[in-house]
Amino acid sequence: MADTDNIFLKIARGEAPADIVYDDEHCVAFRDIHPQAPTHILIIPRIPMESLNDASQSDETVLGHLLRVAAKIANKVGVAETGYRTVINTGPDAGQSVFQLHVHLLGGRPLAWPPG
Ligand code: DGP
Repeated sequence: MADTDNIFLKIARGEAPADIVYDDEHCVAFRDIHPQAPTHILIIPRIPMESLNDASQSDETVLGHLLRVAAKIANKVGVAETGYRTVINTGPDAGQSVFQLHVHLLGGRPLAWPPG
């Protein structure tokens, strides 16, 4: 069963502080506490979902919604024209450290490829 006590779900429930830039009935978006780019925003589903590995068919709509919201936020904060990157880290090799699925939205500087 997913851990509903993790910091991101606390932020989504309004029980922990965050610089929230967008929210709706399905997701919440807030600025990363350790930004890796001038724009670094995390977008999370409101429902508990530890990682992409835990997503099921019934989560497809909300997963698509997270990406649509990322594009909307990219427009709002002004990185859509120059470009941005969306990243979902999954598991230890990818460095996932918070076990509530989150989409990183990074922009505001040139982003190297391949990523580290
Ligand atoms: P990941 O490695 O993909 O699990 O990224 C987790 C990100 O979450 C990392 O960039 C730092 C950020 N983060 C961790 N704790 C907090 C927090 O309490 N508040 C905010 N705003 N960001 C956090």
